[in-house]
Amino acid sequence: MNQAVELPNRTGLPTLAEFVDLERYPIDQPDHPLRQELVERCRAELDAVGCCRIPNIIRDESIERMRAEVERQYGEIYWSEDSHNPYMTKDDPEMPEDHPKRFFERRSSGFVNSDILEENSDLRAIYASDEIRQFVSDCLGVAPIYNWADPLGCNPYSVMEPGNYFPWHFDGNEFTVSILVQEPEKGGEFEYYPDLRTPENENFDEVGKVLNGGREGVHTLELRPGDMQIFKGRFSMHRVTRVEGERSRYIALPTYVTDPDTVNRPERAKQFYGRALPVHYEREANRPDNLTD
Ligand SMILES: O=C(O)CCC(=O)C(=O)O
Ligand SMILES: [Fe+2]
Repeated sequence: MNQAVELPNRTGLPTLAEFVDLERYPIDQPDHPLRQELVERCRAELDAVGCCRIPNIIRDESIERMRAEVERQYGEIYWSEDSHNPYMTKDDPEMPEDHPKRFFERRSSGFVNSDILEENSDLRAIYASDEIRQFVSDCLGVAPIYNWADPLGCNPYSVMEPGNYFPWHFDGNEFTVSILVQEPEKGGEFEYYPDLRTPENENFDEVGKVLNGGREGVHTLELRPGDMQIFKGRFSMHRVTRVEGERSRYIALPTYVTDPDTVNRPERAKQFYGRALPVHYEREANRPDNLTD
């Protein structure tokens, strides 16, 4: 007789039900009315404010396991003290001094790079999940989307200690999910300007206004541990304000793209994640669009 055999979880990665609250958010059931309602709400939020938030979707236990992972990996964090412009390009003295490409701010923050996540990491499991990727694709209304091929930047933790600041920038990848793992006492707010540029239009004038302190068009995200946000970091300029108080800020950042082969430019890989690998040089000419980057 043929008996259904339950396959052991070969990888040892946490299962979807172990990190997502599937009772409240049945994202594994495409036809479930709760999922359909949620996707509609997320799409409307993304259209209206360029970001959507799914409160308390990640289980407390999973958040706690990620927090502990960051702390075990603390000694491996790449800390930056570099200055960069919103595009992670080198200074270009040919450009006028007030051009956004010449606007440099000092970044003081760190990353637990994606290549050193632990074998049974919840963040690794979230990123390996087809259900999460499909859900993100449905919310964005973009299909298909892929996990990013960048071995360092595809799925890192961003870590900021009290006093740290993460300057205005655009991302190398198109879409990012953010999951706050440890909340700072104060500050560390995520600010963004939705759809500030498009693949056809850099919108340098408006970028310049924001860099010079303009607040029009700038939104602030309320981040809470366990919530999940979806935003379009390649088109929405963003930053994290200075972390204040005693507690560091940890956030998980799984990323998605429409082209499965692109990776960061070597310069960006070095500035963000501390080094460039052969793949960054090999694929340097392979860009997702014609933006400055
Ligand atoms: O720490 C964050 O919330 C965002 C970090 C970020 O923008 C990035 O890693 O590109
Ligand atoms: Fe970013």
